[in-house]
Amino acid sequence: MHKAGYFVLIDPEQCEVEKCAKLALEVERSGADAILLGGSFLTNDLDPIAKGLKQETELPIVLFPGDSMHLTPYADAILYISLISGRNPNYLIGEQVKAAPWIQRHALKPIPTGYMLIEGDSRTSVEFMSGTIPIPRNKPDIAGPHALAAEYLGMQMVYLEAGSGAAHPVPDEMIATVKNQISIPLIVGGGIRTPKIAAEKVAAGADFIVTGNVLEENGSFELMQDFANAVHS
Ligand code: 1GP
Repeated sequence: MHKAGYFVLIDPEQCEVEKCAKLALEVERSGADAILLGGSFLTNDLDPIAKGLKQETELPIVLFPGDSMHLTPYADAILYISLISGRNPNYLIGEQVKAAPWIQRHALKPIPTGYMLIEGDSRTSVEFMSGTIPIPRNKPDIAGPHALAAEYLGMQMVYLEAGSGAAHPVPDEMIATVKNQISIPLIVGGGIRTPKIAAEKVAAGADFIVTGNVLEENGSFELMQDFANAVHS
């Protein structure tokens, strides 16, 4: 039985249609459980990329949007994110309102997710784009009640995010504290660069691990497979 799930993040800015489609095949063969598609700042058209992914893989394609413009009908579901660690009303509820009618029209499955940005060593794209202050990495006592509030508000998942390419991933202590306070699944991502670190995050309490950058930087099929095995075993 899998101990946790493994999601591979594909950033549409980082790959063209054919390259993304080829990557999707490898993601599926590696044993990963789903593909997250998205990023903080997109200029590419999502439709052809998502369509290409769908043609190559049976894996669920889950949108991971930076804002209400990052939508495509060629996906199975969308992380319907509210940036609950921040106090910017636009990312708490504004973008969600703008996207809601489109999501309904295209029958995309929304997965209500409490998204929490956790401080790393450097400023990340999501911090800059959202204009929000991350939760200090040494303050699990602040992170816990945020996650619990997400659960009480009816959200189905909590995502602890150090930011794409973060120098340091979310600390184990913070993952453990949050996991102890909630009963909904916990996703952890940002700055996870080795299968060993991924396994440590699972041991701390992560139900799903996300990697993106590391596969773009020195991606190989073997590395992806090692991540899937480390997260699953
Ligand atoms: C970013 O959590 C994801 O939103 C993945 O981060 O690119 O650092 O793996 P990385």
